[in-house]
Amino acid sequence: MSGPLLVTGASGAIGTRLATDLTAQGVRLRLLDRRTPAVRPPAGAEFVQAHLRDQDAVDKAAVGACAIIHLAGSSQEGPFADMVEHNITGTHHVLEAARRQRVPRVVLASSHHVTGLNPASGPEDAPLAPDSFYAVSKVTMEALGYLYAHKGGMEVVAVRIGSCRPRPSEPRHRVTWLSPRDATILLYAAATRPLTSRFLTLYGTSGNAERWWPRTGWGTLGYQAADSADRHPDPGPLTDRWTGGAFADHQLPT
Ligand code: 15L
Repeated sequence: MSGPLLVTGASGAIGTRLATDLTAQGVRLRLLDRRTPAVRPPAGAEFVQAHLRDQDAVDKAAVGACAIIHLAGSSQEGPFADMVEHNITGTHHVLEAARRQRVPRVVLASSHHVTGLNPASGPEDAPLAPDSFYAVSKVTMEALGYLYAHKGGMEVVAVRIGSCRPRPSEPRHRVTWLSPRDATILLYAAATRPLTSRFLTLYGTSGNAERWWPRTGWGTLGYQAADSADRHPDPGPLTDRWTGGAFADHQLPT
C-alpha cells in the first residue's frame, strides 16, 4: 500500500481498536473524527479533527489515501433527520471525496439491521428488511456504495457488522457476535484484498457455530475468524422473534 489508510469515526470503539491493531502491524493510518480521541492515537498515526458535513475537510483528508474505512455515523436508532445527516449525507461526502481524490477502495460499515425484520427462525438468504430508521440509513449507505462503485471509479465493500462487543453478553450474540479482533481482520481484508467485483456486500461476525446469515464474500476476502462465541459462556436461550432483536421490536421514534 502506498498512501495512508484513512479511517473515519476513528475515535469510536471499533475505530480505536482498529487503529491500535493496524499500527502494531505497521500500517500507515490517517484517523478522522469530529471528537478528539479519548485515548491518544497510536504513535505514527495522523489525526484529523473534522465533521463529515464539511465536504472540503473530508476531501482534504482523502488526499493520497490508499483506501478508506468509513466507520463514522450514528450506531443507534434515532430521529430520521439525524440518520440522514450522520449516516446518509456523511457517507455521501466520504464517497464523493474518494471519487474526487481517486481513492481506489472504500469500506462501508453497514449493519445486519438492513435485514433485521426477518424471522430469527428464517432461511439464511433473507431479503432486505430494514428494522429501523437506522437500518434504512444503512440500506441507503449500501445503495450509495453500489452507485459509486459503478460510476465513481472505485471499489466498494459494505460490511454488515453484527454485534461488535468485547465478549458475547446476550443470547443473540451467540449468532451475531463479532469480536474486536475479528473486526480488525475483516475490515482490513475488506480494504486491501483483491475483489472479483466492484461492489461486495457481506455480513461480519466471528466464526460462531450458530448463524442467520450466509458467509458469502468471506472466501473472496480470505477472512478467517480468529474468535467464536462458542468459546464463551452460553448467554442463555434465544428469545428473539426477529434477527434485528430490540431494533426490530421498538416503535419508530417520533
Ligand atoms: C448495530 O448495527 C449497532 O450499530 C450496534 O449498536 C449494535 O446494536 C448492533 O447492531 C447489534 O445489533 O448488536
